[in-house]
Amino acid sequence: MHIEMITTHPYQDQNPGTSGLRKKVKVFQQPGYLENFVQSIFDSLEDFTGKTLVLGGDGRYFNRAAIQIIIKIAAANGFGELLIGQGGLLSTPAASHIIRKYQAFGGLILSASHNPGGSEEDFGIKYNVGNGGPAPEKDTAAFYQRSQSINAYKTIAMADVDLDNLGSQQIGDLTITIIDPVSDYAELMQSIFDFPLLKQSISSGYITLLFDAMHAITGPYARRILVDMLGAPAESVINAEPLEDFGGHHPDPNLAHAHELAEVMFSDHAPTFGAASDGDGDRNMITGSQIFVTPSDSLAIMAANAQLIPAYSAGLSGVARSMPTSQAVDRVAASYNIPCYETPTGWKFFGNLLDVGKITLCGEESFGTGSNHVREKDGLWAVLFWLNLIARRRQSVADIVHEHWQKFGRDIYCRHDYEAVETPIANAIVEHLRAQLPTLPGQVFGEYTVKFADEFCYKDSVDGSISRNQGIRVGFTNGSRIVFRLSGTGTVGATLRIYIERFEPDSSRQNQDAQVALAELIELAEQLCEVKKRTGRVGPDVMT
Ligand code: VG1
Ligand code: CO
Repeated sequence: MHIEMITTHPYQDQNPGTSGLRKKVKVFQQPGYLENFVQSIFDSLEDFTGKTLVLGGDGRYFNRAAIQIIIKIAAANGFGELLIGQGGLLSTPAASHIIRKYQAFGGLILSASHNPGGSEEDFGIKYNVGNGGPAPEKDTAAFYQRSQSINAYKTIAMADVDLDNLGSQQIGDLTITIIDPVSDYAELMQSIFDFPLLKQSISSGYITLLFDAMHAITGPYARRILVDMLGAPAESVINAEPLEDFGGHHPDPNLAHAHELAEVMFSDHAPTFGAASDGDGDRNMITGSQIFVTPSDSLAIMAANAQLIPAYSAGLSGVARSMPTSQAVDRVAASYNIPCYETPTGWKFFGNLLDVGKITLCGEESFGTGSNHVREKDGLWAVLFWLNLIARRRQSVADIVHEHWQKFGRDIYCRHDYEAVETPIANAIVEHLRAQLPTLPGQVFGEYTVKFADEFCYKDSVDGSISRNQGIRVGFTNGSRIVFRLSGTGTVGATLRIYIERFEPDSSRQNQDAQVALAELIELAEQLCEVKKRTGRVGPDVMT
C-alpha cells in the first residue's frame, strides 16, 4: 500500500455545530474540503492503528463519493478494519449500535439529517467515539482547531470499493467489510421489545399503522422490522425507497413536512398509529388517529410507562432532557423519585450520563428520543416503543396521552423557528436579549411574573466539563418558560428558535390548541426578542 501525502490549504469554516459539520454539497466538493476535515479528525485522535472504523450515511447525494474518499484516507492513516453499510447506508442509530457491538474505535456518519439533499442542498459528516455517541465538545473543538492549520492529508491510490456486495476484501493491512445495514439493528430491537406481542397485535388487526420513511434511510429498516418481522402489510411503509434527494422534500418528521402522513392521520380512515422518521433515522414523529404527540410529551409518556417494555421492566435509573424540551418529563421523574437532568441541545451531552448509568431514557423537543441501548437518538426505536405501549395498554394513542395529562398535568408547548435570518440581525437579537437579562427578574407581564432570566450554562456531572452560552431562558413564577437559541445545524444564515411552554393542571382546560393557549407568551416572546420587528417578517417559517 503506497501512502501519498497530498498538499492542501486549510479552510476556515470547518467548525462542527450541534451535530457535526454541515454545509452545502458544493462546499464539500471544493478541492480537499472533505479530505481536510477527515484528516483533521484523524490527526486529533490517538492510538487507532489497526483498529476498526464504522462508515455509513443516510444515502443523500454525495454519500457514495464521500465514502470512497474516506476509505482511502482511513487506509492511509492506518486503520485495520472498515465496517461499511451496504450501499454506503447506515442509519445514525444503527451506526451507533454497530460501533458498540463490534467494539470499533469510532465511526464516521455522513448525513445532514433532516436538511434537504441533492447537488444544490446539504451534506454533513460527524465523528462518533467508541461508546457509539457523537464526539464530545473537546474533540470537536480539536478537529476544528486542526482544520485551521492543516496543510496535507494522507491517502492511497486504489480503485473504488464495491459498496453493494456483502463480504470482506483485503487491501494491504486493511480489511474492508461490507455489512448488512439492518440486521444487527433489527436484532437489537428484538432484544428490547416484545416482538411476539407486537406481531400478534399487528397481524390480528388490533394495531393498524402507517410509517412514512420520507424517502430517507429508515425505509429498509422499517420494511424489515415492521413488515417482514412484525407482519404489517407492505403498504404500511410509505416513501420507503431511499433517494439521493429525498424526493425533493425535507426529510423532517413534523406535521409540516410529513404532510402525507398527517393528512391520513387526521382523516376518517386513519390507522391506529402513524409515525415518520428523518433523513438519518434518529428522529421520530408520533401520531395516533386524530392526534399528534408533541416530542416532549412523548418523552414523558415513555418515561411514565417504561416498565411495560421488556428492556426497561426493572425501571429507569434516571431521565434527561435537553434544556428547551418541556418540563413534562420532570414531573414523571419527580413522581417516580428518580433524577432528571437538564442538558444543552444535542445528543452528545447525554453520552456521559448514559455511560455511567445515571439515566436510562432521554430526549429532546426536536423529535428525538432514545435510551441506553445506543448513544444516539433513535427514530424506529421510539416507534416500536409506542407500538409496544399500545399493545400492552390496549388503549388508543389519544387515550394514552389524555390519561397522562390528567395524571401529571399538561405542559402546553410550541416551538417557532425563524429560518435563514441574516446572521448580523440574528446576533443582534441575541445581544438584545442578553442585555435585558439582569433587569427581567421580578418584572410583571400580564399574568406572568419573571422568576429568573439567564443564559444556560451546563456543567457535566460526570467529567466536570462546562458548556456556556447554551440558550437564553426566561422562567416565570407559574413554571412557564420562554427559551431563545440559535440553531447549530443550519447551512444558510441563522435560524432563531423560540420555545414556549405553560403548565396546565386543570383537565377541563387541557384540550386547547397550543398556539391559542400560548398566545400571550408568544406575544411576550416577540416583545423581548423583536424578531418580527427586526426582520420585517410576519411570522415563523416552521411551528412545531
Ligand atoms: C437540532 C435540534 C437538536 C438536535 C440536532 C441534531 O439542532 O434542535 O435538538 O439534537 O438538531 O438533530 P439545532 O442546533 O439546529 O437546534 V439531527 O436529527 O439533525 O442529527
Ligand atoms: Co437526524
